[in-house]
Amino acid sequence: RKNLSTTDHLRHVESMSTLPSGAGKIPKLNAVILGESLASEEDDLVFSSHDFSQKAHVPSPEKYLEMYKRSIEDPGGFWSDIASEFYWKEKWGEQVYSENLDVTKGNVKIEWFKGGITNICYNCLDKNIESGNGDKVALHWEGNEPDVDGSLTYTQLLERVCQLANFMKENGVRKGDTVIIYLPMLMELPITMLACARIGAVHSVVFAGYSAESLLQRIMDCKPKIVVTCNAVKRGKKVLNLKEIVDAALSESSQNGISVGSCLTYENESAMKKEDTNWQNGRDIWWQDVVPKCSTMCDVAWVDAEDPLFLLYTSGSTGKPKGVVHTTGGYMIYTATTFKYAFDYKESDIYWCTADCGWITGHSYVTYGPLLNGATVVLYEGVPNYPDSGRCWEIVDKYKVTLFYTAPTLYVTRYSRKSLRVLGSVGEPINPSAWRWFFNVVGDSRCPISDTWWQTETGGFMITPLPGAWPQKPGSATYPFFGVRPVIVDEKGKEIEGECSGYLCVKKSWPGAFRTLYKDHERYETTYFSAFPGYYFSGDGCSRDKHGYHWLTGRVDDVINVSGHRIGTAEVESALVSHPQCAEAAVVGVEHEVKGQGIYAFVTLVDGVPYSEDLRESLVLVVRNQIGAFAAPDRIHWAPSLPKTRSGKIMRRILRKIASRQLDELGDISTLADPSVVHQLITLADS
Ligand code: 6R9
Repeated sequence: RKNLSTTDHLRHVESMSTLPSGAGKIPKLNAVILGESLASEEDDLVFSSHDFSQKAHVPSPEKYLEMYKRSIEDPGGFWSDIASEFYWKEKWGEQVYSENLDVTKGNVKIEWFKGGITNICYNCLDKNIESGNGDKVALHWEGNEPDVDGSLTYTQLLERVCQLANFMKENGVRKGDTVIIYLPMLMELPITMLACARIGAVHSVVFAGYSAESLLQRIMDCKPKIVVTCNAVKRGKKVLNLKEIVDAALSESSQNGISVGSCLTYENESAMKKEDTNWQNGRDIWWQDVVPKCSTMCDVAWVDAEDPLFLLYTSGSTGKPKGVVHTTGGYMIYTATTFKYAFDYKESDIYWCTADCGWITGHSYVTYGPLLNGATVVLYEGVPNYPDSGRCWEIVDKYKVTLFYTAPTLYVTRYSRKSLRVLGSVGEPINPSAWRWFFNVVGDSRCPISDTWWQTETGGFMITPLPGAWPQKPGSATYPFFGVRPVIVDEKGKEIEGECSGYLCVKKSWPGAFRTLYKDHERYETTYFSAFPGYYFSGDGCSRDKHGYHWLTGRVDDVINVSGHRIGTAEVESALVSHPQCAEAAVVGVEHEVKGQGIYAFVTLVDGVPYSEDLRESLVLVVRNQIGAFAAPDRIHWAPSLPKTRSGKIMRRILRKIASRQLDELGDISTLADPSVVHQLITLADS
């Protein structure tokens, strides 16, 4: 495959040297507007300042290429050098890793550092305290209400973790047992994850926004020894009674023969009082009554690198949720290393990731990755727009956040954000104009953006910029992380070289890879390794440009085939949002008599812009101009807002149903951040 060679880079640096990286504020969107070919997008390079690059861990393309080359040619050596910086009770065996990704050659198997004995909680906490960082703040917690907050140093965090670990041990939780965590973003959430890890229990965090039905399904599947929750949480002005949801799930599960021993419940006072909480004596225990009485010291359970650390359920396109299993050693090394390099982490940084610990992002990049690096992490309990849309920037200013990692759908107001140094983006392809907005407005044209492509399954970043190492292209996730070999294959599973687009797969294993699906290794193999034997198949489409930059085009099930032309929904969306009056767009395919599939576009307009026939025409024109007449949307549907999951992903499944008017088949809309959006859209469709 073609990497951007050093000389290529230097040539670009020369030819682009007239373009200073801090050029002006909120410049007019360039290049992608009207009539420009997509080729110019590929040529749109954005450079970090010289000063930033000089101080970066990876200061140049040459350095990246040198490190990348070694990581590919000698993965064992590359990763064991890094692993040696962590604490291992016993070193791993002769073989650093072993793998088989080829289903035709036997069972798929991935192992890293097998035989190595360690503990990830020890490496997150004890190790940092021993190296003199005990008094450094580990967690800053910002409550739903602006004046409610708290913090814990590394030493204090360890004490809290040990108390809970001791409580769990006393209540019969043993190494290998499963613990379900159904908590909002309180400090108790990472505390519980770490306490499980300390005693070798396997945590399964269920996002505290899932319904009782979803929670039940997960309880039935992994049969936890205990469930840890809290009575309620406030999200904005809304109080969510979490205990009620847990009660419903627990009583249903016990009727189905799975009874959970205890339900440890944290009293989240600011949301609900003890007296108002549903209670079942014998099963339910108040956290505050028991945990603070436990000892603040707790021995570590030393585990094998390949012992499971957690399972996390993620939805597939069909069927029941899949329990993605991550093990200890490889995941530890991988999350720590990706965090360090993709955010160019330095000891003085203050890091805030807006993801909830209920998702993989909150596992790898709220809890484990940052704490393994001894970082100071900001946790936020509430929603981005409470009490107003300036809240996020207020938090950035309050804690002087330098590294800010989010799904870029937030609003900007009057706050300074001077502290910001690096921005991160995750979850969906970020289109060039959103990229520019994030870069120019949020980062004042000063902060590199790490557009991190990865998945629950991959454990950590796979394709991501390394800030300062090479110029960025708005909308491209750039190059693979160390040790990752992304390949693009065609329908037949043949690798395509050079400039191309196709299915994104990964050749060879990497330390953070998931090892199986919980109790369903067969589904693991059929879902991820059978489509293209020899490779891990991501389910995403991707193209690679002439410089070797990667452009994610969305899930391959989001590809629309119009009269034989393959069109990525992301491509059309990207064209639509380059229109100055279009804020956001979601495109789906609908049946079309003549073309096979037609393009149906939902668009959200910039605040205050009214929808009109003229605007509709100019939106269609933008797509025609940028991609081609064949990609022109057949229908534009004005959407005051789009249906999104709580993690910010647009639910295209629902949009497809609305587009094809299959309104009785909308399915479960309870996981939406705001289910009322759906009815609003249906009404507008008919008007
Ligand atoms: C980390 C996370 C994974 C899917 C993935 C892809 C999409 C995530 C992306 C991105 C384009 C990025 N995705 N990051 N697409 N650019 N930077 O989100 O995990 O919830 O498992 O979702 O999200 O489609 O396949 P997960």
